[in-house]
Amino acid sequence: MPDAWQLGVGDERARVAIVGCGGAGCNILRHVTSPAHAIRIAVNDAVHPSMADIPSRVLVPAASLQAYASMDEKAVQTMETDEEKKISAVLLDRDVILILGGLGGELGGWGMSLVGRVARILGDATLALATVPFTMEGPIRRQLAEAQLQLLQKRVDGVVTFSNDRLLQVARDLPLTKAFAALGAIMARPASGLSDVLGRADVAPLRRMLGRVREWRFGMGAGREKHRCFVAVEEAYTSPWFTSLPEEVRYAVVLMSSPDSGADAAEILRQIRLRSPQAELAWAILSHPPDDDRAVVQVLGGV
Ligand SMILES: Nc1nc2c(ncn2[C@@H]2O[C@H](COP(=O)(O)OP(=O)(O)OP(=O)(O)O)[C@@H](O)[C@H]2O)c(=O)[nH]1
Ligand SMILES: [Mg+2]
Repeated sequence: MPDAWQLGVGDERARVAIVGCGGAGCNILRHVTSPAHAIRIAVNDAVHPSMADIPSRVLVPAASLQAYASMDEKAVQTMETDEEKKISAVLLDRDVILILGGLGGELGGWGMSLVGRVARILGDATLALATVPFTMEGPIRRQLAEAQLQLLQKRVDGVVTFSNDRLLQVARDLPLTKAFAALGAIMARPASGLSDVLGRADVAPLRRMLGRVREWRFGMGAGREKHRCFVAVEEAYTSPWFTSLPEEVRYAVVLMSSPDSGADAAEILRQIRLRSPQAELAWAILSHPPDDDRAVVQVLGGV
C-alpha cells in the first residue's frame, strides 16, 4: 500500500505566513483564522476595506509585477526591486507560505507569482490557492488568468484552483458578494487548517509531495451520526471543485476533525483508500470545535 504519514506529530510548529494578494486574495484572507505561530499579510495596491483587520500590509503598484514575477529565481537570485524587498521583509523567518488570490486581475494574478519567487529565494515551501475567473468575465480575462496560472505553477510548489463558474453552481441564488464570501470561507479552511497543524518536520516532505502535482483540487464534506465518516468523505469527493476521478488521485492531503477523532481517523482514511487506492496520503487531525457534532473532512487531491 502507498505511504500514509501524519502531519504535525513533532513538537516544533512550522512558521507559516498566509499572504492575500489583490482584491480576491484580501477578501479570502479575512476568513482565515491563524494560530499564534502563523501570520497574515495583505498585499494590494492600496488599503482596501477588506484589509481592515490585517495589520501586516504590503502596498505595491500592479504595473511591474508581471515583469518582476517572470524573473526565474534560479537565474536571478538577488532581489533588487522595492516590491521584492518589501515582500521579503514581511516573509523573514517563515517556513511555509500560503498564497491566496484571484487569477485574471492585474495585482493578485501576477502578485501571487512574485510572492512565490521571493519565498523560494528565501527557501520556503509554498502553496497557492487561486480562483479562476467566471466565463462571463470574457475571453481576455480568461487568457490572462491562464498565462498567470502557468507562471504561478513555475513559481510555487503547489497550486490549488477554485473555478468561480462552479461557485455559481453552489451559490446559484446568492448575490455575488455573498457568493464570494461563501467561497472565501471555503478557501480559508485549508489555509487555516494547514497553518494550524504543520510541523517543522513536515515542511520538506510536504514540499516534495506538492511539487509532484500540476494542479491540486480541493473538496470538503461533513457527516453526522453513524455514517458520518462515509458521508463526509463522499461529500468531499463530490464537491464542486474536486473534479478528478477518485481512482486517479495519486497524492492527497487529508485534514479531518470530528468529536471522536481517535476512532474516526482510521475510518476516514479507510474511506479515502477505498476511493483512491493508489494515493500517497499526508493526513492530520485538526482541533474540533466543542459544539460541532459533525465529522468534517477536507481533501487536497492531486493526479
Ligand atoms: N471567489 C472570489 N473571486 C473574486 C473575488 N474578487 C475578485 N474575484 C475574481 O478574481 C479576479 C481578480 O480580481 P481582483 O482580485 O479584484 O483583482 P486584483 O488582483 O485586485 O487586480 P486589479 O485588476 O489590479 O484590481 C476576478 O476576475 C474575479 O474572477 C472574491 O472576493 N472572491
Ligand atoms: Mg484590485
